[in-house]
Amino acid sequence: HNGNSSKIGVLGVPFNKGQPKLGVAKGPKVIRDAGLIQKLSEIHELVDVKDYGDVSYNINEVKEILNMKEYPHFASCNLEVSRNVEKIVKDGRICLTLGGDHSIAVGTVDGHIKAKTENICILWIDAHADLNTNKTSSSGNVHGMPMALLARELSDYWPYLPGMDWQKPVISIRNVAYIGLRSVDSYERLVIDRLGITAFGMEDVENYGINTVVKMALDRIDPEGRRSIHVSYDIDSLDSLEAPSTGTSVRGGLTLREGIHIMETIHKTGRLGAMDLVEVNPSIGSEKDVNRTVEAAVHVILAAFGHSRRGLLPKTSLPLQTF
Ligand code: 4U7
Ligand code: MN
Ligand code: MN
Ligand code: MN
Repeated sequence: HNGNSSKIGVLGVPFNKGQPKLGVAKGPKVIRDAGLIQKLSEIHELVDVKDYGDVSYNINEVKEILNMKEYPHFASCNLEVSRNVEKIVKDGRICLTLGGDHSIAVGTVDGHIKAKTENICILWIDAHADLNTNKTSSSGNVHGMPMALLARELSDYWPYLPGMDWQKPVISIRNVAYIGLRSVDSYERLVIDRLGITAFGMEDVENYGINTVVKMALDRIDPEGRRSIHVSYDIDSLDSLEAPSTGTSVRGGLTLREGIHIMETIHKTGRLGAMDLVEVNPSIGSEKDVNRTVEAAVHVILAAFGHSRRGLLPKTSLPLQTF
């Protein structure tokens, strides 16, 4: 472990304008209401959690961008997200951001990069590649675009984006890996192939097993084991049966066990710098569906911060003959 691995900063981003389903703004609330902060603090005695509350923003009246719905909200919110994440990471904490839809990852990655002066890599756990530009997107929903905004190799494919000058696409796509893909649009597929992006779809999880897939992914994006790891975890990476309450669920996905294993492996590197948990939408499905989805999110988060499925040893020793 590094010295920071037990200091956590939690940030809520109740943002829903990257896609049309309003309930995703309640993600941070339902995840906190499930006792997240308490559960994090109970992982082991060295964990130190600070809740930074929710991000709020004033809308900057920038001009609309073709086929990027609610662009001014997206640009304004992400500036605040970036500032907050940068501050939390500079405070020496691993920043856990609760979404909100996945468009907020533009701000979380940007803030992480600014705090760590660029030396980061990204693990994008998702059913989708989120690699559309405003020219290739069939929906115009910005939550399908964040990875294309972040990658340096795609910066020439965007028009000038007013109000986004603070965001520098400095991350190389060579330092990005996907796990969980199973719904990739044709232009996204083209970009993945042309740029040789490290992408493990569900068929790779099937062929190699999740343990090997995570190891291969880390080996590609951080071969020397020196980078700060950013995990952007879209809850729709999990199978629809595991996480039904999300806006764009796709069947045939990761089991919760696989989802937990990914984060246990990341925890063991000691290099997790920031994590996003996005796309939980408590307005979708029954109460049971919502509880199931939120529980899955909490399990994945706890694994990221060192919860052990083997259990913890007691703090004080009892004489063995007691048993
Ligand atoms: B999510 C989609 F067309 N690709 O661009 C799009 F299938 O953050 C879906 O991963 C995007 O949930 C899903 O609208 C974005 C669509
Ligand atoms: Mn997705
Ligand atoms: Mn996503
Ligand atoms: Mn989604």
